[in-house]
Amino acid sequence: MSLNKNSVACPLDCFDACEAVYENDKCKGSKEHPVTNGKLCVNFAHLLNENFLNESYLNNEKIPLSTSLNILVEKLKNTEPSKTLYYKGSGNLGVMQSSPKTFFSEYGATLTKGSLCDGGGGEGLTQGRGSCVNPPIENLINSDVIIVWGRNFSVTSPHMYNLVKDKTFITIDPISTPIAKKSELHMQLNPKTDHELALLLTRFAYMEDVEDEEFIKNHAQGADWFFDLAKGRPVVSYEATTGVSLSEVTRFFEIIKDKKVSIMLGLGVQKYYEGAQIVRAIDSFAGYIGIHNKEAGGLWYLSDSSYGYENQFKVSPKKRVTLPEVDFSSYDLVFIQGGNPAVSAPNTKRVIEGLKNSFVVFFGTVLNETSEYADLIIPSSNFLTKKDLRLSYGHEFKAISNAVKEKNENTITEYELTQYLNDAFSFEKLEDEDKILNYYVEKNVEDAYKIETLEFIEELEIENLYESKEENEFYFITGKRKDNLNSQFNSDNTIHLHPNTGFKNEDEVLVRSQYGEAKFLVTINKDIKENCLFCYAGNRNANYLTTEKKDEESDSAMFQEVLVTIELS
Ligand SMILES: Nc1nc2c(c(=O)[nH]1)N[C@H]1C(S)=C(S)[C@@H](COP(=O)(O)OP(=O)(O)OC[C@H]3O[C@@H](n4cnc5c(=O)[nH]c(N)nc54)[C@H](O)[C@@H]3O)O[C@H]1N2
Ligand SMILES: Nc1nc2c(c(=O)[nH]1)N[C@H]1C(S)=C(S)[C@@H](COP(=O)(O)OP(=O)(O)OC[C@H]3O[C@@H](n4cnc5c(=O)[nH]c(N)nc54)[C@H](O)[C@@H]3O)O[C@H]1N2
Ligand code: SF4
Ligand SMILES: [Mo]
Repeated sequence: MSLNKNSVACPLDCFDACEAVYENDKCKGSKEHPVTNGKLCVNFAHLLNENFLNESYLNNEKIPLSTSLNILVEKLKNTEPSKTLYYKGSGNLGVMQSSPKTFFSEYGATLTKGSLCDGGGGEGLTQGRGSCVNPPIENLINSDVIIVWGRNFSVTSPHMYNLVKDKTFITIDPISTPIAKKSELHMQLNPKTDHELALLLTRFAYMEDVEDEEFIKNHAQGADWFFDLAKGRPVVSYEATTGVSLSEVTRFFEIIKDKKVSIMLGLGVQKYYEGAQIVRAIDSFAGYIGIHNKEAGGLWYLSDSSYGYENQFKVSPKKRVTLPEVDFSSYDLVFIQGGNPAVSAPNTKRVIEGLKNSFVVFFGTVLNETSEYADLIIPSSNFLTKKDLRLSYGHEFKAISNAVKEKNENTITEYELTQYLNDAFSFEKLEDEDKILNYYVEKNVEDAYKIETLEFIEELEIENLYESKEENEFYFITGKRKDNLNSQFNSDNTIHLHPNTGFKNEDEVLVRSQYGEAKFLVTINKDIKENCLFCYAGNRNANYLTTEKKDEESDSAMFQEVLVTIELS
């Protein structure tokens, strides 16, 4: 964290949470921020080149900012508060993004609960250990072997990867990702079989005598039950279901034996109905081999970035609805901030029909597929022109953002909008902006990564996709890509298929699931497992195929709980 007056935090939803220094109209990577280490990435460059919104619009007609704010107030006053929805995306992860939520809560709007992102996995870790906190980055640097499990590590956290790029890697992923190609071992498993792989690995850990008796004795509950689960099936039976051979498992233990081990766990393992259980099974395996509570190694996921901080924007909404299941059409007024549900949320057809059937206010920095359905557009000031601070879900460092450029007077920051609305409704004012930010700057959060008690998962109740999958069906896999950030900067409608599927480059295809259908263009790619259809997150049509139904335990989306068929169109 730099106290330099010219520092700027990258606002993008990314593990690295980098810090830049603004000088002579240019941004350079901060050298003081240990993860940024002087470099920025291609997405930051895209962000600087954005065509930022500088005008308000009512029904596609330009209007002054003051008029758009008046219309918003009028609309709010004439709408039954519970028929107003406040919907926040993750287009900017600065802490100040949460300020408008306080107004909408006080006003009585319906807010959301759950996530489109890491919710299932976070719930699984929390059930097992009471919280979801990463070890310090030093532990990662001090480890020998890094198991990259369902995470596109070198692409989605390029700076964290840079700190450890010379380590030995093992990758567990159905796709041959860049990190899989660099790995000593790549276990190209079938999707949604990670819980079975965790059990198989536990069984082998016992045979190889690498369980951590000390950790199990002092910090574990239910380890015996978990081990019984692992023993419950003949080892060979796992080969067919997971697609991982026993010789690969033997190799896995040769690599990790007597080594300090880290697990970089990603979203991929938990985009399913029982995502929480799957992650808990992986964390139980990690506990069994004793990678927790050491000075080196540990398990990293998307941690609760505000763990240990007191929320400066406390809310107590009258009503919350499940985020992926939001039915926009059942509200009279929808306020969307920092998001693009028309691409990013599940069941696109339903989302778009809903947006068409309500009065939509879009509060964002750039136009996107969602703003096309907005009745009123209010431009948010861009990140260079507003004060903020970023915490990270990948590591423990903060980044401070100063307003390094004069803001466009036709735009408004999240903090200013909140104050304006509070004023219009005679609600209490927010604390002073600097005071709020200073709290985050000054607060030191103690290391909280040591696990008091790990409750091992004792029972797994998972409906396996491989059991319902027909011969002609594919698993539907989405992952992040290097040159975009979710739906920002670049989008396509391409699907990636293995050459053995019989399709050809540029084929136009119709892909169907039980939830919907859409057309795509084929790219042949041998990195994709034969039984999978892969596309990048941000693909314009991907979510026509996904379900809005929530996962089992965390009110979150389950983008991969689906099988699809493909035909030439
Ligand atoms: N460049 C870039 N960086 C980003 C983002 C971006 O859009 N672009 N997005 C940011 C955001 S919002 C997030 S949440 C993070 C997410 O970062 P990651 O956790 O890396 O998320 P994904 O790329 O969605 O998925 C990770 C991997 O899971 C694999 N996978 C899919 N299904 C399975 C499965 O069943 N089992 C296993 N073992 N693996 C599976 C996929 O093939 C993929 O390689 O990245 C952040 N960083
Ligand atoms: N099929 C499938 N779908 C997925 C995923 C997947 O892997 N597969 N990934 C999911 C994940 S992990 C995530 S996190 C979500 C992300 O989904 P969303 O949260 O909807 O994020 P984006 O699509 O990136 O939309 C970002 C928008 O935020 C606005 N914005 C940017 N900066 C600011 C700002 O400072 N202020 C305001 N007010 N607005 C701003 C911009 O207008 C931009 O268009 O998508 C999810 N969707
Ligand atoms: S790596 Fe992530 S946090 Fe760092 S500059 Fe790029 S997008 Fe921003
Ligand atoms: Mo995300």
